[in-house]
Amino acid sequence: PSEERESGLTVQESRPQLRRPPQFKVLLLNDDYTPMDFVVEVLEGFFGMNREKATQVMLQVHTRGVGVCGVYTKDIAETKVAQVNDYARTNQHPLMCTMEEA
Ligand code: TYC
Repeated sequence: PSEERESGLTVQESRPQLRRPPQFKVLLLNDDYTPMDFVVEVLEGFFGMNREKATQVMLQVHTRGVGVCGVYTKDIAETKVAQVNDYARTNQHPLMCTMEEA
């Protein structure tokens, strides 16, 4: 909103910034080699899931091919993807983590 002043100047008033930042889904992909226990450990360690939830998501990925680990802003999602892929490679597993706009 703007307001015309007596001076002839227009004052640009601040507008509350209500737009939510874009959200990104962090996805885990299935493969034939990564142990189920390792995937559960990743979901607990990087995505704050308890054992029951982590097992549920791991089985979803195992049976459907892909599953959502969480939804984050871009920077956080990129960091999670990099951390999970680094951790998987460090442990010599082919586990793949990726992201897409929600
Ligand atoms: N398919 C793997 C197995 O049978 C388990 C697995 C689940 C791997 C989820 C990756 O994102 C994954 N050992």
